[in-house]
Amino acid sequence: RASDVEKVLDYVNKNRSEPNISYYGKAKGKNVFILHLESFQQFLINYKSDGQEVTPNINRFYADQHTLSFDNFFNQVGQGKTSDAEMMLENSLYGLPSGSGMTSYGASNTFQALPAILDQKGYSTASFHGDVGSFWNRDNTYKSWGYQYFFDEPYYKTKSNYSIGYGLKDKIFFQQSVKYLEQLPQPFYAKMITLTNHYPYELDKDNQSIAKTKTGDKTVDGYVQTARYLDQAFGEFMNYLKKSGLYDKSVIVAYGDHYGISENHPKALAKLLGKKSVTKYDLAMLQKVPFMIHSDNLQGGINHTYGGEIDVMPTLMDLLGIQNTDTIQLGNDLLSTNRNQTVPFRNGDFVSPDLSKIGSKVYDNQGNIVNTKKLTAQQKEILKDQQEHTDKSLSLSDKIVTGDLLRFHTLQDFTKVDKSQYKYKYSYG
Ligand code: GP9
Ligand code: MN
Repeated sequence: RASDVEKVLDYVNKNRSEPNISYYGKAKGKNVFILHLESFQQFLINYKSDGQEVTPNINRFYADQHTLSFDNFFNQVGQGKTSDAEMMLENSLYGLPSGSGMTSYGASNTFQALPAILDQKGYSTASFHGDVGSFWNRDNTYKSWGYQYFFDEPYYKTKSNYSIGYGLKDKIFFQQSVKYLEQLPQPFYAKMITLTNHYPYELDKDNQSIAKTKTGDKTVDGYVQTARYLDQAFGEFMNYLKKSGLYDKSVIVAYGDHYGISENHPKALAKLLGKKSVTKYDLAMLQKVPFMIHSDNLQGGINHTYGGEIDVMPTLMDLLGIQNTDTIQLGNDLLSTNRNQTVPFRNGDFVSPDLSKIGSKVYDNQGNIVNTKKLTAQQKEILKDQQEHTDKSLSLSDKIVTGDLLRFHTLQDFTKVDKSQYKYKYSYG
């Protein structure tokens, strides 16, 4: 019902943070790249295995003087994994408590997604991915999100050794994406979803350039090998961007979508991190993924704010100087100075710079279990607010998605996406 939208807006408006004036509009008019680094966790940054840096190119990008990097940025996906990450990044809406929002509602719902918003600001928009377009219902969802082009698997020339696991190997994917990228009128918004660093982390001999780890857990030990391969593919693509001049004309966002090594492998994780064991708190902290924004006119550095995937869209809109005062988004700009730093997880847990709630326990920021009875009245109040914020954000998001509430919401300077206007070359029925 339309009146439900009022309730949502009430909450969203209270939660909206003021953009930071030293960043607002800094990337206005630039091309935008979203580089989706499959299963890439924050602990890989500057991680060494077998005496070597595993991901030297991504490390360099992370530390670049023009890259804004976040070291307390969490993935917030549920069962929808990659699709939940996509949903959050481009809509600032959560995935569902179970299943995938893209699969269940991607075709039918009204969205106010970032590609559509940019399209209406004169951008061309495209998503690139080396798997068949029907995976996670992308072929339908992308139309609802306003993607003009979707370059999926049939666009790429394949030989039997070009693919592994879910699809095209990352190096070949980036190489062959260039010819499509070069036809996109600028400014463009291009999302490139990598694939090779995906469970079960298989890679052909020729592409292996670092030894597997030796935790004894077979499902874990290939992770550094495919992460290294992804890193090389990333490095090659950066070289192309620099050579072509796109590097300076673009804002380049790179992020890890979710964990590679799940919490079902605590022993192996402990070994990888050189610890005796990992606690529930450690496992929550291992949900950190890198989030990096590069633009040649940005003063970079490591930002310690607590945030997550839900916050990406508001951050980007502010950087691009797109008015963002009437949208329905559940995150807030990571660059705002006065933002709520409680990060909800899809299961109702949350982390924050002070207290975190994981499972049935509350932890301080050193990972110690807190006896909540001994908290001060003020701390109890904060904790209660954090839980309320978490529950409310998730339940409102679910109402928006399952009730298709955005069909009742109009935005200034934005025309609803007409899905029938979008046709992709390969269709999956
Ligand atoms: C498939 C790929 C993998 O196309 O994006 O999705 P995931 O299994 O990581 O959710
Ligand atoms: Mn994924």
